[in-house]
Amino acid sequence: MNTTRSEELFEEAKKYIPGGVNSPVRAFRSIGSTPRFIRSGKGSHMTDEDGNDYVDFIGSWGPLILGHDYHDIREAVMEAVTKGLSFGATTEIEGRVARLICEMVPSIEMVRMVNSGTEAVMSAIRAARGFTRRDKIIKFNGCYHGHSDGMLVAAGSGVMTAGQPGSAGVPAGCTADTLTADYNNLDDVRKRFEDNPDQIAAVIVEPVGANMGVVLPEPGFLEGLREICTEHGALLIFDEVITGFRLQKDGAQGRFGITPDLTTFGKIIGAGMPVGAYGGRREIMELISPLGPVYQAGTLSGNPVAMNAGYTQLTLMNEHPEWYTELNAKADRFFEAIRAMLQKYGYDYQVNHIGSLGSLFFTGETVRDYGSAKSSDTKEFARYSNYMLNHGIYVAPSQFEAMFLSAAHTQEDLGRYLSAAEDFFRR
Ligand code: HOZ
Repeated sequence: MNTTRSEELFEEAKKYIPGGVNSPVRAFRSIGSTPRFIRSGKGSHMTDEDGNDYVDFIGSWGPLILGHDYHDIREAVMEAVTKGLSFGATTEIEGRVARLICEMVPSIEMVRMVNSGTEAVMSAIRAARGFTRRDKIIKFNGCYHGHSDGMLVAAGSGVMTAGQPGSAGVPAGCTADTLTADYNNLDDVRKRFEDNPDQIAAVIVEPVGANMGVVLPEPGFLEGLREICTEHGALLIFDEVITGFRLQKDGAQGRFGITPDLTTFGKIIGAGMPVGAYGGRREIMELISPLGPVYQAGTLSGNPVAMNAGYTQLTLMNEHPEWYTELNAKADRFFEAIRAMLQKYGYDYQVNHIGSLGSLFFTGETVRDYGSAKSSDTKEFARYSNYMLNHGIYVAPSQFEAMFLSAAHTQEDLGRYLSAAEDFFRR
């Protein structure tokens, strides 16, 4: 596969952008490779600047549940663009998106739009602290909640491959109130509460871990978190940046039947445009400025172009529950086929998946938390992902990111993945 143009563009970009990228994972460093510069996307495929075609298994890290360039979304964006790109003033579409989110996700009584998942988490935590008048937060090792200072403690995603425990530039004071616990370990959580009586404002969790690779909550884990939080007067925050509107229309909370107090969402609300949101119980959300004393603001929040894109996608997903059923069934068959293929060639590698979200871990250990995820052979993963890329399959360039399927993936696309993977494992 010729990647000359991508290599040239990367060299040029590196002169002006740190590492040549605007987000570290896409530098492909952890797989020792050069990023492919993407020119366009259509359905389940992307084309790079050298003209290579890929079946896309990241879908912009989740939001493209209908694939690239979905007709109705493109039309909605084009129409919105003709009316104006940004006003810094209120528009009608914002109320419609908010109402739709509240209808689709019953735990959300009020919602505030922001511009990214990072911003959503940062703001939800402020709201939780304002509501409880407590400072401490529990997060889980290997869960990633964006790059705000307080959340860069034992974080997943790019932090896991950056070779550093957190981040330089974060004052100790900013993380002093961040307590950590192991995913799927309720005893750890109970201990934090015992050691910090009446000080914990909230527990924040990815209800399905998706930034240390995909790690499922074990039976009773999310229920336990709900009970412990209620018992101690702390809030439960579900970070559904990845799972929201993806697993089903009411996300992981619907799938597992747990009601969090606050929820954060990300890019899927903008169908891939820069959007995030946080919402939850009315009495908490009413503390947000201008109603209450918890300040949070943004000129681009509720941007009309992004809102129109998101409204169109969310409406389609709301009106077509059968699309979720079909997507999840297709994904079940796909991940099962990967499992069967690994078995055929004698590998004990782990396939974790839920619906259209999954990971292939290069380890024989059951992956249930940060420690077991890190037992993966990242060098072998790097060989696999480079092989797949070179054979037209765009998988995440890191062991610790998820694979995303969309409604646009055809049987032929999935067959192409399976045949490339089989070639790799057979060798
Ligand atoms: N941290 C993102 C995935 N969990 C990757 C962001 C990006 O590079 O676009």
